[in-house]
Amino acid sequence: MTDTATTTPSLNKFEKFKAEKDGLAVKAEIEKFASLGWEAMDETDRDHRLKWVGVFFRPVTPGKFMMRLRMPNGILTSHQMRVLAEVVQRYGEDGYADITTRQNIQLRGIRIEDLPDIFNKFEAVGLTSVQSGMDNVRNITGDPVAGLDADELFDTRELVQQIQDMITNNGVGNSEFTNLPRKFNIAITGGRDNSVHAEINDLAFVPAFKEGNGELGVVSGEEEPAISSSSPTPYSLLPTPQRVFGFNVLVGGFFSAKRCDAAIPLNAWVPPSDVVAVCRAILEVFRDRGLRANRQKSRLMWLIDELGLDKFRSKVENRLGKSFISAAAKDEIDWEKRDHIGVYKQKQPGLNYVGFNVPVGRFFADDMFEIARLAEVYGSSEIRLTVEQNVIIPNIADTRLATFLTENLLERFTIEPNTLRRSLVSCTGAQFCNFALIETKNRALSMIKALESELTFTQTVRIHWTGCPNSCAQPQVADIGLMGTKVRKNGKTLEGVDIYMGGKVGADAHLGTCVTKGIPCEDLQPVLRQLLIENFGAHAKEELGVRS
Ligand code: SRM
Ligand code: SF4
Repeated sequence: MTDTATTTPSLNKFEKFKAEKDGLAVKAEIEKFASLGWEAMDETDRDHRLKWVGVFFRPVTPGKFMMRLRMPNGILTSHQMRVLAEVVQRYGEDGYADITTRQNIQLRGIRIEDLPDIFNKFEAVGLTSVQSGMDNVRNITGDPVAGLDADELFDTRELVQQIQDMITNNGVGNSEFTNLPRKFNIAITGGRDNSVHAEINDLAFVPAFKEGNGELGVVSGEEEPAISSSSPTPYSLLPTPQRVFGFNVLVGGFFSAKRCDAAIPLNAWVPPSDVVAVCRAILEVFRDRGLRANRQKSRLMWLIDELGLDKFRSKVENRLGKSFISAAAKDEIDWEKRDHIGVYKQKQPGLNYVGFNVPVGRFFADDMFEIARLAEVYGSSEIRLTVEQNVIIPNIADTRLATFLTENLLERFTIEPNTLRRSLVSCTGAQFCNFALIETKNRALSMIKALESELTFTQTVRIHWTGCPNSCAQPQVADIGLMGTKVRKNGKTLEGVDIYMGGKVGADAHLGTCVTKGIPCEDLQPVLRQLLIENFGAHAKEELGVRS
């Protein structure tokens, strides 16, 4: 009897259609779909399997698809940005792009007949959208200032790329990992401020030094055979008394409508050279042992609950072919989280990175062309994205900085945004997402504009708007998280929010919790105003004699 058989007493509808035909199979059928058109296509291919190549049918805007890319570590080139701009440009008012909460880009307005051309364009510049939706590993996040930050402990860029290449077979697609029980998030951070929100990922690597104490790994002798035919090789003795750099491993963090949990320590420390293998081993255990009966109980944490952490750990060790070294006593996350907005010196003398605010992460073709141009003219053609849905252009020479800062684009995408706008994050919401209970992005912008007109601030306040309990905009990590809901008022059903507070990011990160339920959006402004005054040191402008 196989592992899978023992853990899958019944198949839900998603498991059934995956078993009938692997999602990745649609890759070979794109030309056919393009000539058939979206209305004539098989519905399961259209509504579900296309997500394996990053193409999302939008029931809210039928015929206008969304495309989700992969941007390892949130990094792309100006050429790639230009191609993405060209793709959305052809759709006029329907065509634009959103920076996502996983350092990624989604394109809007895509027509199915254009997919063959779009995929060709992507391939020509090394872009891929493969395995970016459904039961796959999502975009892998890394430090947005990796390789630039003088204080970083490890440059995450190469590792993130290696993990993506392993999972996606260098962006072509890898059927080894296209039938996971559910989505899977991986983050790796080498900085001191946890800029990737490690704690909310199914698998995260956080920097940690291990003292060389002669610890020797021993395989735990459990029933499941290791994948490798050779005997498990223990880690070699760590040299004593050297401090060795590596990562503590966290597992099981996730948000869902039913349950939200921060990741827990696996009690494992791994050197950078083992990170890819550890990702593979954990994914294999999740793939082969993960729970598939109920999609609300399929994320990694449910498997960890079912097995117990120790048993889960030893199953991973068996896949890995060696036992883990126990976690380092402490990790190196000891800074407040940075947002990277503004001008910052790089570790390379004479160079700077500049982070600018893209309100709620949305930009249009003209903006994208302009960002590509600025990256080429002033930087090294590189563009970076943050999980706060903003953009960084690195490698701007001191001598070019002043001119760069006079560029028109920075009037709209400013490096000095107002306090609330600076940290505003929003998910897609009702405009395109059929799960949404409320409209988010436009409402988020008008709400902070109204609040900024009546309040002054002494500190940043991170406000995250998410359109439903799926929590794509991570309201649980925010100072104030707003989660869409429906409320009854005067006999009518209205758009409303549940309010979350207490999310802490950076060092000692922990999740916020729901403090107030069911505020109608039309009544929200005075509620937020009061919260900002009472909890975040905001002052009413009239009290201070300030005219707006
Ligand atoms: Fe998400 C589903 C958008 C980050 C939890 N998410 C969706 C879908 C695909 C639903 C749909 O088909 O309409 C949304 C697409 C709407 C659209 O048209 O854009 C969607 N999720 C997003 C994005 C675009 C929000 C944003 O505006 O930035 C983010 C894309 C990230 C990426 O580049 O891959 C996004 N989603 C997240 C995050 C945050 C994160 O990863 O840090 C979460 C919570 C963390 C987590 O997953 O543990 C998240 N999304 C979900 C869930 C709940 C998962 C669960 O286990 O139940 C769903 C629903 C589902 O998978 O069944 C979902
Ligand atoms: Fe859609 Fe809900 Fe995610 Fe917002 S939180 S993008 S509304 S699934």
